[in-house]
Amino acid sequence: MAKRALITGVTGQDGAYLAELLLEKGYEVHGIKRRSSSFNTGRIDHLSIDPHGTGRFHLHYGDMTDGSALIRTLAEIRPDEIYNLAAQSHVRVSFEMPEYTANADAIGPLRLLEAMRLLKLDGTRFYQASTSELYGKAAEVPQNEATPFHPRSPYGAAKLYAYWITVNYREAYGMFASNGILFNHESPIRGETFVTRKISRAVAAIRMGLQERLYLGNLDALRDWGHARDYALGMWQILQHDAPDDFVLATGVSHSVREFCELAFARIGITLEWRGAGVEETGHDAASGRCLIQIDPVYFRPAEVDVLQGDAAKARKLLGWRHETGFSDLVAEMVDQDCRLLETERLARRTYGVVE
Ligand code: NDP
Ligand code: GDR
Repeated sequence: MAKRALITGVTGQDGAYLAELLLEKGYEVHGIKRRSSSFNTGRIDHLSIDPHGTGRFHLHYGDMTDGSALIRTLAEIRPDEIYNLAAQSHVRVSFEMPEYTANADAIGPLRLLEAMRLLKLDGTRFYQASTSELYGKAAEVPQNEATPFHPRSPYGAAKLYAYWITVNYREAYGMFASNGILFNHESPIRGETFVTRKISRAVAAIRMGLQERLYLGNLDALRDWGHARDYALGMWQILQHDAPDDFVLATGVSHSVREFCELAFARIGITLEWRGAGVEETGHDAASGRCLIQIDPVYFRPAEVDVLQGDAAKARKLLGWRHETGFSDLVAEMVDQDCRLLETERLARRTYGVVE
C-alpha cells in the first residue's frame, strides 16, 4: 500500500518541492493549507491536476494556531510521515509579529506532537523544519549539529522551542521525531520578500525597464545558500533513516548578499561597481555609471545574523545526502526564470490589449 504523508506549509516553497518529490515516489500526499481571501496554491496547482489520474494529492484547510483542526486532520488521515514545514518564516517580520510567530512556529509543532500522542499514532514519523537561524550569533564557523544555539530573532527563538520540543517528544515518548537543521535554500519559487528572490526579480525588472533601482538592507550578511529541490530530498532522507535524529543540511560554502547581487546582475550582462560605504553605499552599472542598488535602512534588523555556513558531514555520512546545485547555478536559474516570467507577463498584457 502507498505510504501516506502529511505536509503542513504545503503552499510554501519547500512544501511544493516536497509534495512533488513524494508524489514521484508513489506516496499519497495530504497538505494543510490556510484559508486565504486570494489564491494561495500557485506553487502546487500543477500537482492537483494529476496527469496520471491517480488522485493521490489532497488538500485540507487548517492552521498551526488551531489545535482542534490539526487533531481532526491527523485523526482522519493517520499519516505514516508528517513534515511540519508551516511557519511564519520571515525573520524580519518576526520582529513585527513576535507573538503570532511564537504561536505558529513554536506552539504549532507542539500541537502536532501532542495530537500524535493523543491519537496514538505510534508508527508515524515526524519531521520538524528547523533552521540555521538557531545558530544566530554562533561563535564557531562552520556550524554543525554540536554547535551551541544563540538565536537572534523572535523567529529564531520560536524555532528553538520547536527544535527542543521535537527532541523532547523523541526522548520522553520514544517517538520517531527528527529535526532537519536546514541552511538557507532558494529557488525560482522562493517567496518574493526573501533577499535572493527580491534580487532576482529586481534584476529581471530592471532588464525589462520596469524598475529603476533595487533597495536593500545589509549587504555584508553571509549565507550558505543551496537549492530547495536538494533540501526537499534531504527532508525525506531524514525520515527514512533507521533512527530518529537531527541533521544539518548545507552546502558548506557561504556568500554575501553583495556577491549574490554581483552574480545576478552579471547574468544580464551588467558588471556592478560599488561606491561609498555603510548606508551610503550604492551599486552602479560599471559601463553606464547608472545607480542600480541603494541601501534603505528599513531592511536592517534589530539584531542581525552575520555568518551562516553549515557542515553537513553527518548527513553526507549517514544519509548519503549531497547537494547538486551550487551557488552560481542557483543564481542563474533564479534570474533566468524571473526574466522568463516577466516576458510571459508582458506578452500576455500585449495579447490581451493592455496598453503599456
Ligand atoms: P514559506 O514561507 O515559503 O512557506 C511557509 C508555509 O507555511 C506556507 O505554506 C504558509 O502558508 C504556511 N503557513 C504560515 N503560517 C501558517 C499557519 N499559521 N498555519 C498553517 N500554515 C502556515 O517557507 P519555506 O517553504 O521557505 O520554508 C519551509 C519551512 O522551513 C518553514 O518552517 C521555514 O521556517 C523553514 N526553513 C526554511 C529555510 C529556507 O531557507 N527556505 C531554511 C530553514 C528552515 P501561506 O502560503 O498561506 O502563506
Ligand atoms: P534569512 O533570509 O533571514 O536568512 O531567513 P532573508 O533572505 O530574509 O535574509 C538573508 C540576509 O539578507 C539580508 N538582507 C535582506 N533581507 C531581506 N529579506 N530583504 C532585504 O532587502 C535585504 N537586504 C539585506 C538580511 O538582513 C539577511 O542577513 C531565511 C528564511 O527562509 C528563514 O525561514 C530560514 O529559517 C532561514 O533563511 C535559514
